[in-house]
Amino acid sequence: MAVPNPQGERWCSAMAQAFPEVQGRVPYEGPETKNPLAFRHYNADEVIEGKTMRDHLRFSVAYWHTFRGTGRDPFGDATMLRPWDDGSNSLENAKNRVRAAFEFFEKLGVPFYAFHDRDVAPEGESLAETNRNLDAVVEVMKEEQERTGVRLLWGTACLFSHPRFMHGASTSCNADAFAYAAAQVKKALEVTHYLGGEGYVFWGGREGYTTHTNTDLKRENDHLGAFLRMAVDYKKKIGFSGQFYIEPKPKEPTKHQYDSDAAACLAFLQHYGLLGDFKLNLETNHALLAGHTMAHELEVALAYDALGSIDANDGDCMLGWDTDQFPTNIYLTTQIMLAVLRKGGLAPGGLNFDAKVRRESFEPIDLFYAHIGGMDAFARGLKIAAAMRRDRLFEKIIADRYASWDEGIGRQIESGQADFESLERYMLAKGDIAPNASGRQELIENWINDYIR
Ligand code: XUL
Ligand code: CO
Repeated sequence: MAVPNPQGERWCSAMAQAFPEVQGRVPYEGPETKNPLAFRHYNADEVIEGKTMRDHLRFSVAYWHTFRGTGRDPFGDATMLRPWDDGSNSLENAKNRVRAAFEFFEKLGVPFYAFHDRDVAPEGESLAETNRNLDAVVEVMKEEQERTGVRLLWGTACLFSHPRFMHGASTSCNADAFAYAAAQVKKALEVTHYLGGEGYVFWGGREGYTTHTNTDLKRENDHLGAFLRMAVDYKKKIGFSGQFYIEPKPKEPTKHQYDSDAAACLAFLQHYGLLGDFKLNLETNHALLAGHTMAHELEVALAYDALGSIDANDGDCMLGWDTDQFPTNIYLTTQIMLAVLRKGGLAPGGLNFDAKVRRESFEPIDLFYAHIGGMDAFARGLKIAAAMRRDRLFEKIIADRYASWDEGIGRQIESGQADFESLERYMLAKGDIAPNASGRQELIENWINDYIR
């Protein structure tokens, strides 16, 4: 089918290329290149700390932003009329999109992608028809995975767009919405398993509330706990060994999301006996909306061995919503890669670009510029983080700062040999505490800047 293209060409058939401006794979040309379609830092085969960049970074493209994003916002219509997309809800269009997507993944050289069920296939008149639509498109995805070697990082279900989920999905006041969501997740798990997905994400969507005056918070949380338990049971039943993730976000679309931040998710999972079955999928813009930094969320996850995967993006400090921008801030990517290296790698998780090009960047080629920039920013962050670790920068700072816990009274407290009475005896004899040392924050920040080049 021929469809109009904003640049005045015509995208004619499945044989045509969606991205003719890019021939072959985006090359690595090094930091001095001026080629906008080349990597300056992401050199997939370069080895750092004994592992290739490809394996450290495990990049993934988010299908929903890159292949379903239209630039529509509350004030204006779509700006991104893709030449391969006729704008219809037909299965043929959905299949064409998949082919364009895999051409993009392959040319960009990413090993992974991620999707929601409704990103890839249209809703039908009934759940049965919707499932059939999904099966038909999944066959094309499977073929394209086999053709290109690109793998599925994680799958998920969209339990927030359709009006049936206006009150939430598993936390809806309408029990039928819970049942529908369960059926939908069941199918999404089967499809993710079929496609060899390495994980499955539960982001709350509309699992939250706007006003306590009409909401039974405890009952809704119990329902969410029960829903996740059923998902764990079904995962085991079908032999799906992928990792389950919870993705924290404090608000948007609801005013109060139940999975608000890393600490709240961990408390929730512990309360409902699910801690062993889930890890966290942390996203920078969500951390910012929670009033945290990504570094804080990463520290919380690392502290409880719960760092699973990362939705790589950034927010805008001037805007209070989820702008999902491509990450280009080297301080941020360095912090993230420090956490990833400390964890000993992200697998089976990855760095999924849950990021969208700006509404004004409406040309297909902007998708390449955006992902190349994000991949280079993370590759640079990886190299900088590895250099800091080589010099044991933070290790030394932190070891020195906590030295009082390695001996004497500190060691007694940590090893459980102290109580209030023994500590009182100790302090009465000593009179006052040993002098404090400077935190040296400014000096540390200067040292960090020595590495960020
Ligand atoms: C929403 C968000 C989602 C999840 C997957 O803010 O981040 O795209 O990553 O449902
Ligand atoms: Co996300």
